Amino acid sequence: MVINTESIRSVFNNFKHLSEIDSYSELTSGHINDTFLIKTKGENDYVLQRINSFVFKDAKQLILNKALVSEFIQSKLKTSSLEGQNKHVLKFINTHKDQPFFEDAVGGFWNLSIYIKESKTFEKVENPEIAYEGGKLFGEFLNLTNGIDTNKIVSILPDFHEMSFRFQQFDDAFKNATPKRIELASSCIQQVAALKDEMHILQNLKNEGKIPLRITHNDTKISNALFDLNNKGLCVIDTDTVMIGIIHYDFGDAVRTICNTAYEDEVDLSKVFFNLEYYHQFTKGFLNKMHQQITLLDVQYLPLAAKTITFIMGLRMLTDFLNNDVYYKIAYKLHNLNRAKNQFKLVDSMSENFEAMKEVTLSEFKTYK
Ligand code: GN1
Ligand code: MG
Repeated sequence: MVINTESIRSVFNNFKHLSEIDSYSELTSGHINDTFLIKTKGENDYVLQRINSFVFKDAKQLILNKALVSEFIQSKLKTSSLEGQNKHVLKFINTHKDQPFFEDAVGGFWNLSIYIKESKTFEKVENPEIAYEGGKLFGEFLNLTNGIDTNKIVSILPDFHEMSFRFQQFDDAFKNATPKRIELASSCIQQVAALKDEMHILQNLKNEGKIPLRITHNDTKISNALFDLNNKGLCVIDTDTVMIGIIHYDFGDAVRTICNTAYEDEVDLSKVFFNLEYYHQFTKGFLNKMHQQITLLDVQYLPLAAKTITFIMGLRMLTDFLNNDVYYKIAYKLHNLNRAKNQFKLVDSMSENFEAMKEVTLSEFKTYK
C-alpha cells in the first residue's frame, strides 16, 4: 500500500478517535515496523503503526497481545490518577468494528495508540540519571506485567532470544552468502566463533530450569522508554515482543543500549565503549524495583546477560548482512555490517569490564539483603 496523506487518513479514520487529522510524519527509530505520528486538530495526537508482516507472521495476534498487555497494566494502575494512568501505559484505540487492529485491503495490519503528551525518548544516554530512571522503568514494567495470564499471550516470535536458533540462522546465512560479503564480514565471523560456547551459558541454564520463566518485554532498548520533560521515566513502549522469557534479557538489552558510549549505528568504533558508571546506575534502578523477585543466582548472571544479548544482536545483524539485508531496515549498503561491528566492539569492552560489572551488581543486590 502506498503511504501518502490520503491512505494514512483513510486508515486512521477506521479507528474510533473522534479527531480530525492535521498532519502526519514518520517516526524512524524502529528497524521493523512503519510508525507514524498523527497530529490532530483535537485534544490528542496519535501513533499509527503498520506491523511488518514479513517479520511478524501473525500481525493480528501481535496487536491482540499488545492490547491485552495494556489492559492488564491499566487494571494494575487503577488506583493512580487518570492522568497517571494515561502517562504510564499505552492506550490502544479500537476500530469501528471494536477491534484493536485494522486490516487494510492488501492484508496489512495497523494499530493506533494515543501519543503520550510531553514525553521524549533517547537513542543514546547522556547522563547517569537517565540510566537510573531507565533501570527503574524497565524493572517496573516487569512488576506491572507480573500476573498476566500467560495462556492468553501468544509467543509471537518463538525462540526470539534463543542462542542456538540464532546460530542456526547464522550458519544458514553463511552457507548461502556471497564470497564478497563473507570477506567483508570476516573479522566479525571470527569473533562469533570465538565466543560461541560462552554465549550459550545462559540459554543452557534457562533450559535446565535454573532461571525462572515469566512475562518479559524482550526489546528493552532505551529508545523504547518514554521520559517526561524532567527526565523521569514515564512508560515502556513497543510491546510487540512481550512474551514468556527471562528477566536477564530485558536487563541485558537495556544495558546494551544505555551503556554504549555511542549510538547503535556508530561507524567510528573508537567511540564505542562500555560505560561502567551508567551500568551501576541502571542496575541500581532496576534492582530498586526488582530485588524482591530475583534470587542471588539470577543476579550472578546479570552481567553475562548484558554480554549475551549484545552478542545476539550483533549476530543477528551480521546474519542479516550475509542474507543481503532482508530483515532490518537499512539506510546504506554496509549498514547491518557496521551495526554488527559496533555490537561486537561493545561485547569486547564489556569483557574488559566484566569483573567490575559483577562486583557492582552484587554489591547493589546486597544492599537489600
Ligand atoms: C528491532 O524495530 P525495533 O527497533 O523495535 C528488533 C530488536 C533489536 C532492535 C535493534 C522484532 O527492534 O530485537 O534489538 O531492532 N526487533 C525485532 O535495534 O526483531
Ligand atoms: Mg521492537
